[in-house]
Amino acid sequence: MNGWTGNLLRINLSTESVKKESFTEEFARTWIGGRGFALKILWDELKPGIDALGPENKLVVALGPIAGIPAPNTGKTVVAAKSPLTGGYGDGNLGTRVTVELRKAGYDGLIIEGQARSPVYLNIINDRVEILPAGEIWGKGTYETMSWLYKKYGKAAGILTIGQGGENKVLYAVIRSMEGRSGGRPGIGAVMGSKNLKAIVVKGTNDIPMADPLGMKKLGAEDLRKVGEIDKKTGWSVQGTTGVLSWCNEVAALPVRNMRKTSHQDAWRIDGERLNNARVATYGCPNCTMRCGITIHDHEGRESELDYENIGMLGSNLEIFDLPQVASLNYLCDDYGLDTISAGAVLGFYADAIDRGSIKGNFQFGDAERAKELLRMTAYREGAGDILAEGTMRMAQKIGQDSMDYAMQVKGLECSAYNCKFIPGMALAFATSPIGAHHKESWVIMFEITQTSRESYGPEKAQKVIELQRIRGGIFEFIVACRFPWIELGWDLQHYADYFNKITGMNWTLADLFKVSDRIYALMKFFWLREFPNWDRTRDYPPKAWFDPSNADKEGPIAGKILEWDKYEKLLDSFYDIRGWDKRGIPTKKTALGLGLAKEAAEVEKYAKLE
Ligand code: PTT
Ligand code: SF4
Repeated sequence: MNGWTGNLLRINLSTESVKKESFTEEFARTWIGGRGFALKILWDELKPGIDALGPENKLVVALGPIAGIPAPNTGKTVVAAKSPLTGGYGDGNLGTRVTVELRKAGYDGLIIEGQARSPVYLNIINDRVEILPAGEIWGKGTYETMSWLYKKYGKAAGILTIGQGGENKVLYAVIRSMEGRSGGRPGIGAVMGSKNLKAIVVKGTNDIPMADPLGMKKLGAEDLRKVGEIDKKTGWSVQGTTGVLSWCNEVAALPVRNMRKTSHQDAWRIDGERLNNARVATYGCPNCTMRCGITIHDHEGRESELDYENIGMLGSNLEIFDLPQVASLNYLCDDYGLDTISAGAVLGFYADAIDRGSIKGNFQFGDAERAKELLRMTAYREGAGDILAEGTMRMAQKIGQDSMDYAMQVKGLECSAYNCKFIPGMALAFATSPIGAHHKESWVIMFEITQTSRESYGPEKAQKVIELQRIRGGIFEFIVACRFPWIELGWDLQHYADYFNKITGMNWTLADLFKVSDRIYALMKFFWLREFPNWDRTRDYPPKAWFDPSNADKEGPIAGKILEWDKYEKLLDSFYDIRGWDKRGIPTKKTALGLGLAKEAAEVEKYAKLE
């Protein structure tokens, strides 16, 4: 089967059994890979209602046909499971050498099931799979764990690991790789920890199967060079993602003080220019010529890699405008293996709840030293850290009063670093993201602010959100490649269809690939519906704080403006109409059948009637 190795590796940690399984060409063509594979496997194999942190949940590591091949930015891997944070489908996408090594070892993915009796790690070399004791690294941070594994297996090995956060099942623990890479915001690291699995090491020595290997090699090398040249010309990776911070501050979209404010006079102290001036080194994922991982020395002198989201959520959102201190908070999240976005949102929510008098506690905005202590307590679930480890939704459920209104989350996942008080399209993007409030699915904010009116709730915004979801949450997540060449450098999307065809020997258009995106989005919704049979459209609502007139900015570009409920409802209706979903936000039977989901629709009808 050109383009796919045709194999998945199933490892059961309870029974210590290992099985190489082949998949059919039909499975490959229907779900392609990455998010598509992971979703379909979890849909088929998980019973609804299982405990996400129990042995019945499965951790899927999934690659796509483009993953690991010599072409621009193909060093990415999808990690997925039922999310312990949201209770729905959850995944993330991280740069790692595992991408290349696992494909070379002969697999397009791993399915890890059960629960080891004591801590273990996996060592995979082609067909040889070892389940080894992890006593020496259990309890250690990700940096120490990675260097221990590097010493044993060499720096070229592909490694995924968790920190203490994953071990202690912090609900927003991530999986880490290559020092600066992290993925699986909805607690996929906690699922790995719940299986007593500390790390996965992979090495492979085979060729990745391609229909036209020589042609692809030539084209890939040429395109990697071209992407590198465009990056140099545009200067994008000088600041990488952090270039967006000063823009967000200017247009009143920055998270400040648990997103109560949208800009701050001191934001310049933590912006991309300051970061670049303090740069110590640059890191990147495999197969990348526009590397965006910028490290600086943190307050304690350690090297810490910062992206915009990290600075926005651990910096401005907590009113900490000291870059080395923000880098320290980021370092701790990386070492403990906690998601920086959720960690920043949780700390912001905690400070806000104390500030409003809803709870008693010891933390104020701006207090970097206490924030460090709270991160440690969270990773070990000590004292207040035990509730902070549960994420904002559960914290708000516990605090009660009106605290859910200012818990900045959707479906249980904390919002990334875009304050959408008056950005209806981006608020819709957060609200309809199929894993909870993540910007990865549809980053419509730039289009919305620079190319349309911020005031508009017209269907063109719903259309744009869907167009971006099809590309970002769709194509890039199932062929599996980094989207930055496309979004940041304008590298034409058609290139990816060309790579796909060259590798698989097929002749697909972008429209064919978009159909797969829609199929995946429909099944992700079915996954949620099966878990929450009383599903209604309120689950696709953004946080209430963005609709509260008393929360409107008092000054600046959006003074007095706030989102409006009746207009948002219409925007959501437009979104559902374009997608062919009903007013509850559920794909109709006609839509499901049109996407080839007859069997899945019949299964979901056991739980809720489709229109
Ligand atoms: C991603 C989310 C992001 S998105 C960021 S910064 W970003 C945060 N990074 C974290 C971190 O770092 N450490 C940590 N402990 N937690 C973190 N949580 C946050 O996780 C990342 C880049 C970035 S930087 C982005 S936007 C793009 N994301 C892509 C994506 O999602 N899909 C895709 N096909 N290509 C992408 N390219 C870009 O990759 P999640 P990475 Mg990450 C230190 O995984 O769960 O999706 O959350 O992957 O290898 O670190 O690269 O301004
Ligand atoms: Fe990784 Fe950044 Fe390169 Fe994307 S652009 S592959 S995130 S280093």
